[in-house]
Amino acid sequence: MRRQVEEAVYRPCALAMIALAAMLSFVPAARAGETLYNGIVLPDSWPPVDSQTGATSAIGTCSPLRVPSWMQTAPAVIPINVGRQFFIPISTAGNPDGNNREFLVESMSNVTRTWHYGTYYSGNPLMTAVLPFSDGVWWDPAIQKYVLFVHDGTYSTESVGKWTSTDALHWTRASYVTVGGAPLASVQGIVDCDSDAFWLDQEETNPARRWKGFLMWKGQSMTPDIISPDGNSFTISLNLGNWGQQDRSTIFLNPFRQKFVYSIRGGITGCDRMRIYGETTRELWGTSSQPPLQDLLTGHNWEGADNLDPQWPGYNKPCQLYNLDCTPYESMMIGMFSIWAEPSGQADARWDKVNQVYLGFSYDGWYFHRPTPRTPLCPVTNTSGIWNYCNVQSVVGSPLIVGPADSEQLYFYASGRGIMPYGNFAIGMRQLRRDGFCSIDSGGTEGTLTTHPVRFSGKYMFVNVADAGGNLQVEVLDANGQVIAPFSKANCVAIAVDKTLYRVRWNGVNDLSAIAGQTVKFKFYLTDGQLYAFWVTPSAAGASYGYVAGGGAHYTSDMDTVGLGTVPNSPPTVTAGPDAKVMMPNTLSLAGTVSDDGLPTPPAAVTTNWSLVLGPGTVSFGSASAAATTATFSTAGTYVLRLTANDSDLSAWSNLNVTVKLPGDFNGDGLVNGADFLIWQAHYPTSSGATSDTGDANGDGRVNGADFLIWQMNYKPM
Ligand SMILES: [Ca+2]
Ligand SMILES: [Ca+2]
Ligand SMILES: [Ca+2]
Repeated sequence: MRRQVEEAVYRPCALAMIALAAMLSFVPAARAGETLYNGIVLPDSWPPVDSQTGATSAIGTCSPLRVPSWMQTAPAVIPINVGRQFFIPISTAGNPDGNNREFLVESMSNVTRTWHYGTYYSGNPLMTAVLPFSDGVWWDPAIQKYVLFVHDGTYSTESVGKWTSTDALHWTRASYVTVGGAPLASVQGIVDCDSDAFWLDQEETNPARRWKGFLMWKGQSMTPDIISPDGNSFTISLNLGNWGQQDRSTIFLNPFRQKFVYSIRGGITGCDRMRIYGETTRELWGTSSQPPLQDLLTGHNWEGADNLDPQWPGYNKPCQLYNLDCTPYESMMIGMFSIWAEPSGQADARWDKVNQVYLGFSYDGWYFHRPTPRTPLCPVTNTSGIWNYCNVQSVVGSPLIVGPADSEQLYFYASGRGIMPYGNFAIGMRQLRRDGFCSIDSGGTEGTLTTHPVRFSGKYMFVNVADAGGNLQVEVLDANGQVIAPFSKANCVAIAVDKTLYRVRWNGVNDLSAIAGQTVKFKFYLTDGQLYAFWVTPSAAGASYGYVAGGGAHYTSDMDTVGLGTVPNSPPTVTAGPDAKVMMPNTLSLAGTVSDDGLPTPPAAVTTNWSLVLGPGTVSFGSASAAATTATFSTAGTYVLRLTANDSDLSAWSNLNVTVKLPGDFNGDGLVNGADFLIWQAHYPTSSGATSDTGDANGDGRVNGADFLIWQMNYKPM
């Protein structure tokens, strides 16, 4: 009954004693104030020691972790060059250091923040008789398939199977993982295997170390870090030894800081299960140069359950943290907290291990915001025989990102243990909109959200928004809150779509490059919609250059360097020219301009057309299809002309106001009288540069007798 190592076994935790001793003596070497990609400055001593965050918070009756000093406030100016940006706050409601400290949000009006938890896939369970015990789920660009590692087999023949899929739903066993050439099943003949973690490290430069793994061999003389070029054949790269390890421990990569982190089960007095944190550099991980794991972990008690985690109804038993898998997603680290609410003493022993998966969000990789009220992303069911009966836990690498590039879904996988008897396993999946953790919502009354000061180096702005029946416009403000022209709300092309990736545009300007590097704020105006994320990127295709967790078939690395995959067609840029005046029957020269990005291809050609929008008479164009042409008018008055350009897919236009005067009506008041004569007289003679406003009636740029004669012929004082 190997799997029963997962059961709670109350025994003194060696790690806790090590940690306690370390608090009194040794603190690992300091890093000097590392500044993160998002402007957060870490303290000199890192990772934090227990005293900085309060180790006792690991007990499920305590308050949440205090907001650490370096996270008490957002950076004065937040760089937003890495990944999609979310409206996720810093602090937990109910935190002893205050509720709802914001990171990116400076102010909100007439909007609400809603947390979302998705839905279970209707085809769950995806598989039975296999158990992803953290293990891992990934898109591997090298083989163009999704890869899923699972504990695969019965207790006595248990091994790790590597399954593959092309749709992330239907899976086929491709192989069994080997370690040192031997099937894991036979290696396990001498060990007590618990959870595993398999990490696809796509930034690794050594091909032999592309796949990394950590096998939680409980209570044995060795605990292996393993490496593989292909995710099939692993070798032990480092034996972490026996450090008093128990069960249910994993690793993850924090690529923002190029650190691998051991997320290790520990315990302190009164709490059997919490997390201890140990980080090492990507280069050192799993090599003989890596410091002993005890040294990495010592003093770094980390996350635990707290008094906001709901106890199981009817049982007065504080929650504990059973496992914590973390994954990089866009601009944040996501934590998948398996929270153990233990309704002990039930007739069905499976209820001793009630675990549900909750999400947390971290800007520094250490401190997590956990939304309240605590609602599980992956809940259990009370119905026996259903895959997620009583105990679900997270899968390393989750989520995958699946679906069309502008309508993506997140797939969070979860292990289930609910199908009879205990130990018969399953895997299910939870679906959530891309970036869909929380949204800023507005109803029929326009609401606004203004960000803290930010700085970017890109030039194209994108949003993830669901407002197909509403309206979203974005304004750019300077640090003092003044609108930076031309990035005003009025100039922003209204957005009414339901897309996970959609470009924001302003009329009359191609992009935001004019204000790149400046300190600005974004102000969002939203009606009847939900705004999930925004980002500014050098990619016209909308690539975020943030991290994509386990990836997806659309992606080629651990970052989104793809966006839509192709540069989306932009509408032509059109200018009709400045407003003009002309005196009848003269011809007005029109100097419109049109440019385009050459898309779509075909036809890679733009058609243009002049038209009359408003006016008292008719207009005749020299060539209505030429941007630069002439216009003549049938009668005096004010006309609105429009130059429209169409690239066969998108069109854009620009308007021009024309004042058409009667012959001799130099002041344009509709009368040809003495006042006009005085204008002619005042400018007579002029040899060049004259206009209809200064006495030139025939449009030759001069003021002379010919203009007087035109005035005289049309003189009509009443
Ligand atoms: Ca175009
Ligand atoms: Ca007049
Ligand atoms: Ca003239």
